[in-house]
Amino acid sequence: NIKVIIKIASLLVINILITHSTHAQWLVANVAGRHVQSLNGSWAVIVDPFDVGESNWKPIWKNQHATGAHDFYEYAFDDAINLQVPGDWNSQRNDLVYYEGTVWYKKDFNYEPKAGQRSFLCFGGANYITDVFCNGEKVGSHEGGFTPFQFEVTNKLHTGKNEVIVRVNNQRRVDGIPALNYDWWNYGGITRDVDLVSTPTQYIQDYFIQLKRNDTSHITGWVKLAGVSHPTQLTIHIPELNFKYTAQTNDSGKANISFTAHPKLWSPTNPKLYKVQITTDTDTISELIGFRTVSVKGTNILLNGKPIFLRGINIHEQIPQRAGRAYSETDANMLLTWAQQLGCNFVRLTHYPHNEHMVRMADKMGILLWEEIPLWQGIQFSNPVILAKANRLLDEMIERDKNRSAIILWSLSNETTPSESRDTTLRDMAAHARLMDPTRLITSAFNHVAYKGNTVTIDDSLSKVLDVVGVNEYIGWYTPWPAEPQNMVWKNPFNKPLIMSEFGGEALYGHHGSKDTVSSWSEEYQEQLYKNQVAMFQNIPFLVGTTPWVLADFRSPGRLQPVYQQGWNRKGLLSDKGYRKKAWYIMQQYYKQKENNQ
Ligand code: GCB
Repeated sequence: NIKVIIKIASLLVINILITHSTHAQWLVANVAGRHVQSLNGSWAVIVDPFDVGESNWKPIWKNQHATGAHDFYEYAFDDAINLQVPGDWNSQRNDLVYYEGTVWYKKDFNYEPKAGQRSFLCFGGANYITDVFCNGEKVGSHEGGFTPFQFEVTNKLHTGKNEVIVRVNNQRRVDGIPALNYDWWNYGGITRDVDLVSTPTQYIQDYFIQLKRNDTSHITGWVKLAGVSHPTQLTIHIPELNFKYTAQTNDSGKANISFTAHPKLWSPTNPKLYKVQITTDTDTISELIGFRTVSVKGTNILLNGKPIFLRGINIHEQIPQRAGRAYSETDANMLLTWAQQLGCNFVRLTHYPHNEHMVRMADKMGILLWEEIPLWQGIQFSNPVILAKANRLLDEMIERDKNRSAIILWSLSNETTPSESRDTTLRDMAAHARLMDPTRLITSAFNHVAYKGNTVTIDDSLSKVLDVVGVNEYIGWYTPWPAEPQNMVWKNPFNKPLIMSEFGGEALYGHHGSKDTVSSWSEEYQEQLYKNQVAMFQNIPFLVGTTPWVLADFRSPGRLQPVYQQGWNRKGLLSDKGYRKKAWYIMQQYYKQKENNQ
């Protein structure tokens, strides 16, 4: 039928547009394990609120300088202001706190290309649309604020001084992911590391090395070589296991791997990582990888074959004391140490993939992770471009983090409203994620539950396609208690493990008031809310984890209460200075009990 043909044709066109060659591709796995020249540091910038720099008849990316007597340019990077990379622009300059628009960045660097070597510009992330130019030529574009992108620049670099110019635009858009409205700060800029990576001509492009879903002694996956046009041999070596495995690629450079091994299993109590080394005739790379399995049995999540309760917390990628994006290893260490102090063995990285330091730090510290893409409420699901964009973001997240044992759950979305187009999109995404990674579990955070008397029933039919259901409920905050907390009954028609992926309420640190009045904004009200939640949790047999909303207060432009909020969402267990509110101790106590009973 004609409608179907039109739909397929439009999807094809969208796919062609999205995979067009100037769009980023995953070219270099494990950037941290490569020979890199960091381009972090001070970049010269031009703030361009009306976005004239590209449409100009003298575009900024050409970075031209006046020569003749009648020549002039209405821009210049020389003597311009500077911003630090990585870093959002909002927290670096007062005049950019609320800025939503374009900023042009420029960095000069010295380089010496060598014969037999390829070079790649690797961005950890920039929010939201990025165009990259190298020595006066466009190398590509990327859409999405929280996933990595890379471009090959082998033929664009020369000996001596080189220049990269980057246009970043963080305007919110109707067809964006996330879309126009969301409950966090729209931090703009090159928010993550920038590296120039060099590799041999034939190099190890990517690999996926993990235990099989249900088998603690079977490692499977694949290795992909680039620049290879005939079968090529490679070796995987795990020195500590005294183990070597040899495989041969197909003509396009891919080799599937599958072997028996008996690694000590990675877990929160013993986050054992092994050095895994891959070698070919021309290239070698190594990385620390942990081995564990994760699966679902009935309403349990099994880690290494044993049921586990996920003592979790939601974390935004923000350092509250700095009111800015987290970006470094030090930042990751601080946020995850807070989580451990609360008693957590699990973190939900809300609402987007965080920087890679966070994920690698969790791997080292033994903290399990839920990682999600920013498909947050108000997404324009009826627009076919959304599915293609969402699947690309899934690809970028999974490509980067598929070898991190810490990650057990890929999450597709947060609080989306059921509709035919939403359902089709999420269903397709679930299938796509499973194809990309058959070893992990798929989840989503829903807020569709049905209340009847003292009974709450999980109500989103999309739960069927998930391995684990996340429910965000704000009983005691947005929803009044329908019954006494200890008398609440939860029904689970889908018979899946349940994570209470959000619950909580606001309190201004140091502000005291009635424990019974929501609008008191008091620590006492928040504390009581947590006591009530914990009382309710005792009677949910299929509850396998909780992630309170949220670790720390975070900035959000929609939080307009002039005394208590002042542009901050105050649902943190920690204040905007990192101080513990009363509710912190309720959760900490609950987690102690859970840990003792495990
Ligand atoms: C939610 C959202 C989260 C918000 C939170 C709130 O349900 O998932 O992003 O920040 O509620 O505080 O309202």
